[in-house]
Amino acid sequence: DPTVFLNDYRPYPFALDRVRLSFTLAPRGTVVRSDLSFTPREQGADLALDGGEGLRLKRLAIDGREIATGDYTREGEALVIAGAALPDGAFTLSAEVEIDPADNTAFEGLYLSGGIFCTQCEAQGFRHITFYPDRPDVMSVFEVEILSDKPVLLSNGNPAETVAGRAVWSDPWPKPAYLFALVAGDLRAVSGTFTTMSGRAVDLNVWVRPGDEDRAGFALTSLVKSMEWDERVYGREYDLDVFNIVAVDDFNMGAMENKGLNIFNSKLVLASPETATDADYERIEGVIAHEYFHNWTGNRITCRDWFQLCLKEGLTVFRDQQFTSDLRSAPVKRIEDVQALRTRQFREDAGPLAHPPRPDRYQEINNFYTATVYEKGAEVIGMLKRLVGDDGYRDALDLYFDRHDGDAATIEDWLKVFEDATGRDLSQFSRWYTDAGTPQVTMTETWTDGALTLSFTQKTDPTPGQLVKPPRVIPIAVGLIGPNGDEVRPTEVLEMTEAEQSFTFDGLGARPVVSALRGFSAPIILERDLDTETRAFLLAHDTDPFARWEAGRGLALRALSAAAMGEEDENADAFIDAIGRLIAEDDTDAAFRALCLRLPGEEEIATRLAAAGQIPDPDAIHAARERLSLRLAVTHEALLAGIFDAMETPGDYSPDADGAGRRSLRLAALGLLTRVDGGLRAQALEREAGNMTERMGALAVLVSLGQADEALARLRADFGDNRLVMDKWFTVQPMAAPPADAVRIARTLSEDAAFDWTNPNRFRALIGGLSANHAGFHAADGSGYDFVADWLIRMDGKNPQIAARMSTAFETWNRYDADRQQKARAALEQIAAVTGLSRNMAEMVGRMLS
Ligand code: HT7
Ligand code: ZN
Repeated sequence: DPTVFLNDYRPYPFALDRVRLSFTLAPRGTVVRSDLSFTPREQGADLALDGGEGLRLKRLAIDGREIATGDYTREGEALVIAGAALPDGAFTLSAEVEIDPADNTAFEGLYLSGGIFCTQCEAQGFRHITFYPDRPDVMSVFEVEILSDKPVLLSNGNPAETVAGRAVWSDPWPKPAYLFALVAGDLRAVSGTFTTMSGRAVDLNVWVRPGDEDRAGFALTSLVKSMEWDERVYGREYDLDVFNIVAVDDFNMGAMENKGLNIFNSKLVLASPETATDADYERIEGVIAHEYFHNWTGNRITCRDWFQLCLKEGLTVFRDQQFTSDLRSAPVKRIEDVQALRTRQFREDAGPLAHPPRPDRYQEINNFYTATVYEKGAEVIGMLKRLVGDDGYRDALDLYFDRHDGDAATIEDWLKVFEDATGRDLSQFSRWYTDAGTPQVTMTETWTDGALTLSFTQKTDPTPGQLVKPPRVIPIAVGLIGPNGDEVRPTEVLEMTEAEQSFTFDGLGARPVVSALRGFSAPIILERDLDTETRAFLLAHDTDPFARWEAGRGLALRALSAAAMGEEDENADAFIDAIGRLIAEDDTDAAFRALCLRLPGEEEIATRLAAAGQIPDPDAIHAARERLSLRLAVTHEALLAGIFDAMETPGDYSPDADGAGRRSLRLAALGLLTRVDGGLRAQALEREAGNMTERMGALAVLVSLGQADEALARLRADFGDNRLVMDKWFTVQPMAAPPADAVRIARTLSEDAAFDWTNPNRFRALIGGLSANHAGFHAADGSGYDFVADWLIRMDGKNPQIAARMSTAFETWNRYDADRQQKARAALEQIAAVTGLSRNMAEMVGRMLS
């Protein structure tokens, strides 16, 4: 059984004092020479190094003396030298291995992307480069020599020597191997400098392929903003002479925070108004910040073991969310983050893949880079901040950086700094890290003699391996609003700690309306028995923007859930009416109005129905959403048309929050108007748009109408040689298609010459596009399941990380009707039966079928 357990953690029995590496690069037969200087911490311990069959061992020596084959063993993924064969004190182990980057299709370790040598070592990629104690608590300083005829040769730290064909890099900050990076290629830099708060100049470079330089400026500006922000808000200064970012086309995830040498998926670096949407720009800015912020939260303070992944990821997501809130609109960012959490993390928490933010077992760690570890990990920190206050949070973070700089730390260390800095006991709070599942909280109100009592209950359903869930600490932010819309009590955070608990507000004149879970103060499902009128009142008057949006969301979700179950519901009329008033508020932020106008997605409706114990019918959900859209369009046609015209982008395009908000509102209006204008506006906008945001928005509408042939051909003619735009071309077709056509369209696209499926972005574009079409993927005949399963099997043979990640399309399979379940199960069983299935995929499918 390949399961690894948190409780089995043992410190490494050697200190690694120094690492020297030398690479002689070649697509096949790259030679890696290593000198690892160890000091034993335990007498007589065996030296165990990670490194599998892919490493061709040429030489192994201790203190310069070659060791014989009999003195070590190679079993599976490890090389072990018996303690008896080691010197008593410090020693240097030298190895020479050969590897083949050109054959590395898993993009883990050293590989080639479009002729550029690059690396991806998190979580356990370094063991594909050489033999090494590949675990995050083994930290060391590195010196790296690169021998290659590629013009640009990069590694971590500061440049020590560079001549043609040879570069030496020296990283003075101890780091684990997962933060190692090397890049060699024909690259061009877009450069700048940043002077840190203590006056040191840092050279900044964004490295891209020749010809892409004019699309790298936004990434560089975002980096400078990130560096300024981390100094201003967290007091964190950068600590090397250079900061390099490299964009590559083949990358398993978004980006990687290697010390001083971040490597990015090119889609998170390259942007121009003609090729990138507003959402792309916002993501680029956020991910550049995220990776930069890891320099302190992840690199200077890293994780003791991979169970602690949310120590760095939850905190760094929290920090990048704060950054985007500060730079753009805080309420809009909060609503976007909650929407993403509900669609991805609540879904994960409710199904067979549920796990706590700090899991206690795994088979393949790459399967745990999840919405729970990242986004719920960030929510947990948001709750901590709410409970200890802004000053308490700042004191705790200062103490964290002081106490743990240079450490490989744990969640216990993290909670302890909050306890020590604020004097609070966090033992009950720690359950947020160890328990899976989304708490369901109900709230009821009683009103007597000027006193309002709010009574809460909490419960969390069982999740795999965790049947009983004790109550958690839940911060519930509440405000009270008077009948005239004035706030009669400002926001107060109620701390729920029991399974059932009440809170009373005294001295109230008239019965107020309760605005609850303001700012989404905890990642819970709040059920309250509110009538339609009160929801409409909150949508009109709540002073908390999140709660205001949530009131509209509640109306829409109720209306849609009822309609999907074949029932009529008064919420629909109330929603249509109230939303009409809200979108007419010219002085309300356009981005906020757009968020209110957009109906909940089909996936979210399905999740809601399943949480309420019902069986979601994907076709009925789709039809219900279409009907409500049509009613909105018919009722508000004139208003929507006025908005569509007024929200035109004036003058030059700029990706700032204001312009993006206007375009978002314009496109939300277009999506509805299309139902009454036969697609005329979308046809015109697709041809005339001066930016990719509107062009893609219009194109998606045309695809949904089945009127997109010409527009798709035009996009391909304009951008056939631009991989990132062609990814959009591949996504929009299966994603926006009428559900009945989605699988057929995806199948045709999979036969297109441009479907280079070994490129992760291209594979994600098509397979992810289909999975995002809820009723299309869940087609009643099972064709969506079969199509995706076939491709997952094929991809698993090349790139297990990507295949396993995309298999989450199936994670909700057991919430649908018996027929669909039977078809999805058959598809999963077909995957499980493949001989030589990767550990990644075997774990995912095993958990989904258990
Ligand atoms: N810390 C990085 C995670 C990552 C990654 C993990 C597994 C496989 C490939 C990967 N590439 C990047 C990215 C981040 O969260 O910042
Ligand atoms: Zn991260």
